[in-house]
Amino acid sequence: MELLEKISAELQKGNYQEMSGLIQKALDAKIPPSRILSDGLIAGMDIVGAKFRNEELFIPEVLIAAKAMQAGMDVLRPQLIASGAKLAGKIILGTVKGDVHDIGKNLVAMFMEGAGYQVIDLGVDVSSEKFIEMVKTHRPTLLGLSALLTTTMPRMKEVIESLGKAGIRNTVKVIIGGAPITVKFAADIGADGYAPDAAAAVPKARELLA
Ligand code: B1M
Repeated sequence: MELLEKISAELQKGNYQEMSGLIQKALDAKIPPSRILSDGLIAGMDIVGAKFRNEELFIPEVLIAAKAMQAGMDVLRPQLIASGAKLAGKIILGTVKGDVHDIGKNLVAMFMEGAGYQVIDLGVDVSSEKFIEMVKTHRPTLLGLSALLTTTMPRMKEVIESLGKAGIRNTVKVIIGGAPITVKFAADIGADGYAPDAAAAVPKARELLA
């Protein structure tokens, strides 16, 4: 549909000024909110993600596309809730204890929200206890851990072990990432998945929840 393609195209360009008007136009045209989300906003954000991974787009362009996504979601969210549309899943995200780097984690949050996930961002310097408490409270489908320091990588293992001790390890899939993290490290500590960059977190999440 032409209007949905336009929403996707304008999102990719980061045209946040026009996004709320376009979404309203689609709603006025009686396009179901879930279709506006999947075939307009998410379709556009998927392309942004793919281009970011291929280094055709860079962080500033991703941030501005995310701003357009937010502008669209501000109009669409109440309609989605009212229509009872199902979210793709719920992810709790945080940078582990002792680590205050959050630029990469924030990008993960944007891509996940762009892919239709509810994101609960716990911020930085998050203790294992806090992660466990929040997993128990919010019952997410995914837990995303970020670490940028070699000295804080072991905290990821602690979080996974704490999930086991709390008896909730099998209720949630754990994805980890951050500059020093490798696929081997993820396997060694018992994470379910590793994403080398923020955009890659989306296909990994879809794979884990399939
Ligand atoms: Co710091 N820092 N820093 N720092 N810092 C690094 C990481 C470092 C490599 C710099 C260096 O020495 N060359 C080094 C770590 C060395 C190591 O451990 N091997 C370092 C250090 C040592 C430190 C301090 C200890 C410095 C000091 O005080 N002596 C200190 C530690 C503070 C702490 O955390 N306790 C410190 C502090 C800081 C600032 C506060 C000044 C600032 C952070 C600001 C902020 O985040 N709000 C900062 C910054 C900016 C950096 C560099 C320059 C940039 C990091 C960044 O944001 N990159 C960094 C050097 C570098 O990388 N060039 C450095 C851009 C971002 C998009 O990439 O976060 O890797 P990144 O995210 C990527 C992927 O990793 C992935 O997606 C993103 C791309 O799409 N990803 C995930 C990340 N999380 C993911 C989670 C996922 C999936 C993918 O699933 C859940």
